[in-house]
Amino acid sequence: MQPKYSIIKLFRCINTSNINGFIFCHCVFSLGFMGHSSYPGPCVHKYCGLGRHCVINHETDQGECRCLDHCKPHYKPVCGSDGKLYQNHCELHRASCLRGHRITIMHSEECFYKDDDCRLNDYRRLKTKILDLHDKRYLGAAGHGAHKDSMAAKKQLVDLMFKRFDVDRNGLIDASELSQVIKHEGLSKDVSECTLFDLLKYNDINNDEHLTKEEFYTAFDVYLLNLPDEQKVSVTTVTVGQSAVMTCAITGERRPPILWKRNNQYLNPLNLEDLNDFGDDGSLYIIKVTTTHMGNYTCHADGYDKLFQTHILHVNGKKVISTVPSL
Ligand SMILES: [Ca+2]
Ligand SMILES: [Ca+2]
Repeated sequence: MQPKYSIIKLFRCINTSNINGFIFCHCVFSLGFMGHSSYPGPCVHKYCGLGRHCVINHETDQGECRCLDHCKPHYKPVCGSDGKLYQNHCELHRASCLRGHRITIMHSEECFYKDDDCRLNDYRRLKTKILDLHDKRYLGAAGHGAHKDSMAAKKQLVDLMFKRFDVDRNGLIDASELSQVIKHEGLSKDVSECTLFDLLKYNDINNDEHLTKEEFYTAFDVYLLNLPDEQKVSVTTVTVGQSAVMTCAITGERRPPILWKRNNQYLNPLNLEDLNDFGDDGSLYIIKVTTTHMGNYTCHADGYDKLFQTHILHVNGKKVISTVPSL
């Protein structure tokens, strides 16, 4: 047995909890929910700042702040003070960390569209209009409007649009193909300043001037979320004093952040001491369970509350002697 190594491996450093504008890095002690008391690891309550997270240095057993290796590929664009557009807040702060200079978020929409008169709301309206147009024109009366309620129907519609837009069938949409759609649909007459070319400006994530199917999905908010039927309800049983972790079983490419609810109230923004959604793995952590934590919790991906998982937390009152775990 290698005691030191075992301790380190038992910690799980979770990052990117945004509390009052600060990234709050936490480690969760895995043994906590395996029947032992929690142990204050070097990353617990260590503030690393935005775009950074705490990593345990295995040489020194100390927590060190490092730039995030990656961010969740969530599309919620923000404009940086360096004039660049970032996919989300996390990417901006990560870039700031990696480059070693401060990049702040520009909240003005003018910054977003400094070389373009297309405003965010107009861009959203244009995309809704394109969806509706294709819905009416190419889907039968039976499926009409279904994309507003069903992600499967929306995916079907966006798939159909991609097929139409990609005239040469090479699996990519380029500017000339967009211009054909604009011409064919008479979209240049739109009153707003947004055009389909804005898809290439804002959703060509790798800047290769082509839209892949994935980039197209991102533009139209298509998330392929999955929750197996047998996992729609999950039961967790813990003893008072232990820690608990409930992991949301909703998975999918580019899954939006997971939100947790209890008694119809969102838990994520409450900033509770005992109950946290630290990190971006979609788990809910309860540091020291008491009987007040007993009950039902639900989780869903942000914006898609129709697909939710129910977690039932049973708490038994058996007294636990809290000791330092023997290794
Ligand atoms: Ca093409
Ligand atoms: Ca691209």
